[in-house]
Amino acid sequence: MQEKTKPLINTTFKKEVYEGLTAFPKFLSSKYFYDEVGDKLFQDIMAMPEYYLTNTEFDILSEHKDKITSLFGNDFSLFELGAGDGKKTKILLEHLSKNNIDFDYRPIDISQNALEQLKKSVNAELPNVVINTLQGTYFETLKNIDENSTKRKIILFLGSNIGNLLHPQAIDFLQKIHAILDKEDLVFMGFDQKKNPQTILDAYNDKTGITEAFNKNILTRINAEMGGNFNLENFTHWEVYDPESGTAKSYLVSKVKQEVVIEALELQLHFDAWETIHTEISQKYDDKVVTWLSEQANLKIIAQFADNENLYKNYIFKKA
Ligand code: AVJ
Repeated sequence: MQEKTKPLINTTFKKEVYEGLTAFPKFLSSKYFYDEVGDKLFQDIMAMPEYYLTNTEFDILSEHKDKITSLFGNDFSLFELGAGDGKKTKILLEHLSKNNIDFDYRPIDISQNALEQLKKSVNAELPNVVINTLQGTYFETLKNIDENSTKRKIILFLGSNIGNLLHPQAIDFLQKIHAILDKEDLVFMGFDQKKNPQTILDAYNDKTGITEAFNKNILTRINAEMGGNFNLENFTHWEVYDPESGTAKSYLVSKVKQEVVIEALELQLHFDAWETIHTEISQKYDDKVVTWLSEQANLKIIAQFADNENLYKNYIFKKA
């Protein structure tokens, strides 16, 4: 009898796709939305009128840049987790540069493509800013930050990116940040706030279908990178928001009973009609929850900044 050879599952992406799509209920991680196409779709999302997060944080940074950068002080490395296109960060970079503050900028992102574009645009727009990019996931790169920093650290985590983590994971993440902080280091983070549930649903369920295309990009990637044969037309994007927990969840829902093959994983998948793949959470917060999360990680809030309607807040943390 011939033994069946196992498929070569040689990347974390493949491993996680295998795990998620053979689980019940099925799930995939939103960190795999981002390739060149996904980055572009996310930029389109940030430009949508419904997606209030980006513009609101942009306005908070613009309005409070004096106070924020004065709290940063002088002579530090400015790390940024999930830097993306750096549009908001450039407000701070420009202000620091204008005030002759001595710092270097070290953006980190899972997308090499995003980092290359960011480096180009910073060099062009802010030639005085020293920039060194680092590719990887948050957890991988935290270790790298620890080993490669000699100066005081300021860690930026904008865009409410923490919202992709459930509370226990967010605490774990904050604890890992705590572990690499020294006494005078700061963490500057954005947290999208609880608000009218309709505003939140609209932000994640635009009529133009950009968010749907973004969500489905994970299936496109599986098709291209693992020989999958997902038919995108057979899935619909669905968003729910629970105003009690503050959790927004995205799903891809199978509209029909169907079989899907992923060659590289030697996987034959069955979907019942209306079966779901959970793809993303976008957690919303209030002061109580942010205080609780930071306390769990031995951090304390030393300042906070918000827009007039409290749609969104940025907090500065220090070791407690
Ligand atoms: C980049 C994780 C902050 O959850 O709001 C936007 C991603 N997903 N629209 C978010 C996203 C759907 C975004 N984050």
